[in-house]
Amino acid sequence: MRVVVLAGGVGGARFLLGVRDVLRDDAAQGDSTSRHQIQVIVNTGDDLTVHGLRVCPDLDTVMYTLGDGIDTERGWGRREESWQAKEELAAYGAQPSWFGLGDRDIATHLIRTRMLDAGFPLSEVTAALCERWQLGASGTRVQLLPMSDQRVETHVVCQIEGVRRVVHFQAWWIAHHAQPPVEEFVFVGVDDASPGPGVLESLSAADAVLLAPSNPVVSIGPILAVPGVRAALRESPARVVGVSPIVDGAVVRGMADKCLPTLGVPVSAEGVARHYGPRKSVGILDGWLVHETDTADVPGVEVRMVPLLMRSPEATAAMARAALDLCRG
Ligand code: FO1
Repeated sequence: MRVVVLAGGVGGARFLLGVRDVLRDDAAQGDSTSRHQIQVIVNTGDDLTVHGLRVCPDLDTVMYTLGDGIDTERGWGRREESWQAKEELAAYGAQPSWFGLGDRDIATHLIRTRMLDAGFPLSEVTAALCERWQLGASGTRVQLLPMSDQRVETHVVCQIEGVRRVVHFQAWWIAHHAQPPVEEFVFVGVDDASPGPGVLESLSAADAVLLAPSNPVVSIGPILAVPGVRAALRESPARVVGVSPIVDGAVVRGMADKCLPTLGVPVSAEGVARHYGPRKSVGILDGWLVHETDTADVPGVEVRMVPLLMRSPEATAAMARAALDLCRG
């Protein structure tokens, strides 16, 4: 079975652990030929250059999470991390001092930066980095596909101390704690970007397409904004099922509640589903999973209510199984 998942950072990475567990268990029960494949189309709008290093937060969060190198407490970066280089940089007064560059994490950025400078596209850099992390499980191959090999960066038009400013999403989120009121999220470079290698092919060959419970605006949004991706989703032979990132009327973690109002989208499971829209009209959804305490009435979209809190691997796997079952219709 070929499952394609559109994902961003922390929430998306956790959800992918559940998808992989379900397919691994299916492969164990099935015959040896039942090979599964997960292809993850990952947001690169969070990417930025700090201290000369190219950092890809969502690609790294997914890679570390599936490779079991993630710091599960923070949800990003490496576990057993140290911050010596960050402290030394701060001692020199080097900016930005607000971005958490861990010593172990820096190795990833050094290799990525060196390979990009040598002319390798981000997709090949990502494949090379993933070699070390062995993201698959028995009977299930996992491949990370950057949404584009061209640079796309999410910048935020906002008010900071009464002054209209444009700052990188990471600065808005980390340095400014997502506080400045947002006028607009701009995906710089997206109009000139093309889908990364394998992205369109994965959607046209998929047996199931899932939207992870990632931030609809700054994680799933940039992916859908890459020219050609939305059309490929709408033409995919597979059913497209999304998982609500709003649970019990609120965000579980992250800043979706600060992003959705900018687009005039209600912070609710129904609001997000209507934002994505039914594929039967001009949207992309065939199915939508909402938490058992939420409701969503979206004409043309089949809605199912299941527990959506990823409290344990078993709970996450149950969520993933429910999403895959809804893909089967
Ligand atoms: N998030 C923070 O809140 N503070 C940080 O200093 C920080 C550093 C960081 C470094 C590498 C990385 O891969 C992720 C990092 N994140 C940090 C998380 C990141 O900003 C968010 O997870 C995503 O960009 C939002 O999806």
